[in-house]
Amino acid sequence: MRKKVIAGNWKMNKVLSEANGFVDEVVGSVPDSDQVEAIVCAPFPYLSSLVEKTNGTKVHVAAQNMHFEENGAFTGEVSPVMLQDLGVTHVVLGHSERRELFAETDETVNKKTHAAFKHELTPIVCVGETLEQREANQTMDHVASQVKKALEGLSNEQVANTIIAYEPIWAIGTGKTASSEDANEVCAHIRQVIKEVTTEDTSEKVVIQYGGSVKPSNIEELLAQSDIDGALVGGASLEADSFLQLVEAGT
Ligand code: G2H
Repeated sequence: MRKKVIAGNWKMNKVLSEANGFVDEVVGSVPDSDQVEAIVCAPFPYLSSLVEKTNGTKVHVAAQNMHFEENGAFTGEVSPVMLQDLGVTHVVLGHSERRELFAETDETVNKKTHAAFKHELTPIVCVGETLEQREANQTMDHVASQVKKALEGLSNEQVANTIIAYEPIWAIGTGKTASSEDANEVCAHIRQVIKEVTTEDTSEKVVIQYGGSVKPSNIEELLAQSDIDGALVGGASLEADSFLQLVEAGT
C-alpha cells in the first residue's frame, strides 16, 4: 500500500515572515498518520528556517530546483550538497515552468535525479504534456519519454524511491483540472512504463502525484483513483488552512 504524498509548491511566493507563519500554523495540525506525507516546497532563502521549524515534526521541506554539480563557478545556483547540509529532504526537478522558462531539459533533469540520490534527497520529478501535444494524441508517448529519460541509469531501488508528478501543462494554474479518470489513465501509463524499464515490484512502489489546479474540492476524487498517490499543489497550497485540508484528504 503506497502512502499519499501531498506537496505544496509555493513557487516564487511569500516573504520570510509569511513562510515561517505558515509552517508554525501547519506543524501542530498535520495529521499524525503514516498514510500521508506533507511536504512544503519553498524558495531557497527560507529553507534553513523551515527545516529548523519542522525538525521532529511530520512536515518535510523541499527545494524547488537545484544544480546537478556539487560546487563550482555557477553563479546564482544552489547545489545538492548545500540542500543536504541544510537538512532538506526532497527536491522538485523538471517542473514545467523550469523546462519552459529556464531551459531545463530531460538531460539536466536526469543529471539532477542522480545528484539528488547521491545526496540523500528524494527527487519529485515533474512530467506532463502541453495542450498541443494532448490534442495531437501525443500525451502518452511524450510523458513516457520524459519519465524514461529522467530515470535513466538509476538503480531499481532509486527508482522505487522517486516521486513522479504528472502535471499536464494546460492544467497548471489555469483552474482547469484534468478529469480524475484522465489523470489516472496517464499515471497508470507512467507506472506501466516504469514497470517496463525496471520490475513490477519497483513500479508498484513509486509514488505518482497529479498536479495542476488541485484544490480541496477536487483532491478526494483524485486520490480515490488507483494510480494517483498524492498531489503537487501550487495555488491552493499557499494558505495553511487549504494545505491542511489537502493533507487531511490523504488520510
Ligand atoms: C502545477 C501546480 C503545482 P497549480 O504547477 O506544481 O500548480 O496547483 O497552481 O496549478
